[in-house]
Amino acid sequence: MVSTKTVLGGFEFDNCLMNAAGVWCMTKEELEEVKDSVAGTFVTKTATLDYRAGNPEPRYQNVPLGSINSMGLPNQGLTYYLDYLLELQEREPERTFFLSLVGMSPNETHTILKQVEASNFNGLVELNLSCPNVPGKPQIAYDFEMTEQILSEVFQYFTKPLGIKLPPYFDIVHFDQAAAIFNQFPLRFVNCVNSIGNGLYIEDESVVIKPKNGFGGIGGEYIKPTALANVHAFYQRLKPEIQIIGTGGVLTGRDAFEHILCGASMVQLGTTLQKEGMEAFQRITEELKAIMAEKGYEKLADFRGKLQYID
Ligand code: RRO
Repeated sequence: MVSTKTVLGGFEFDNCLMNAAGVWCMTKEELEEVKDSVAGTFVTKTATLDYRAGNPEPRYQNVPLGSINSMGLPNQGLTYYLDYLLELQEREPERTFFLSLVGMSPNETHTILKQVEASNFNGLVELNLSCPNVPGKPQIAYDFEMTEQILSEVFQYFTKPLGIKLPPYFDIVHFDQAAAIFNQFPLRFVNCVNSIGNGLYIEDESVVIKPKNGFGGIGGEYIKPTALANVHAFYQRLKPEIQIIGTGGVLTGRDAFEHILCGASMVQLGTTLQKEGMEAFQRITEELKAIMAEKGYEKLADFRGKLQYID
């Protein structure tokens, strides 16, 4: 029997596929749909302390090889997601879900995390260090000093299972420097990767999204090689207690297989889920299982991280 179940941060999941933060996770209704699909779990839209309307529309566009977005962190505010998760964990105590969050400043991040720490929330927290779309706010994880400082401060009071959502890195030295920082902390996971920040897509003579004169995060088919490189680079460098979530360019079971081969313990669907809808979870799960069956693999551990090199 072929199984795609997985373990992440000490929690078991029936399937290694789930949504990526930002897609199908803005409201309780959307989150319930992901929960009730074949996805192993869900992650919420990244929550800030207060409700945010986000950037002006149009702010997301599907394009032939992926997507471009500059949503600007629209979300219902922490309390909405936290209250829902607290209610859900009473209703479905045997399952584990992810809460994505970040503050609009380091102080706000601490305020949010202290609220989560003080609550009864018993799931996983994903701290988003890689939002590319808030005008005037650089991606935190591209500033290594700031990243190290925030994580140092967080782990002085935060004791619940925590991981971080990372932007793609493009230089081996940056993989080394980032991993050296992450290895100092009791992180449960890193999630590679968020969208490739600040791309520009043009149709005829115009940009296709309104915010930032068309600059936006790129997802989908465009980003798979970058995503795989980041998954594998961190799989090679991080201590084994820090697991990897692979996100970026998963259109097929083969793409999910490649993420796992690079070291991912969980695989997220972003642009594909946005384009195809919930059926994507079933289709990609079946495609992944068919590849595993053909290769004689029964579980993810049979091939996770076992990417072959050329001597
Ligand atoms: O809301 C967004 O604009 C957004 C976020 Br927070 C993120 O982390 N990644 C992205 O592509 N868009």
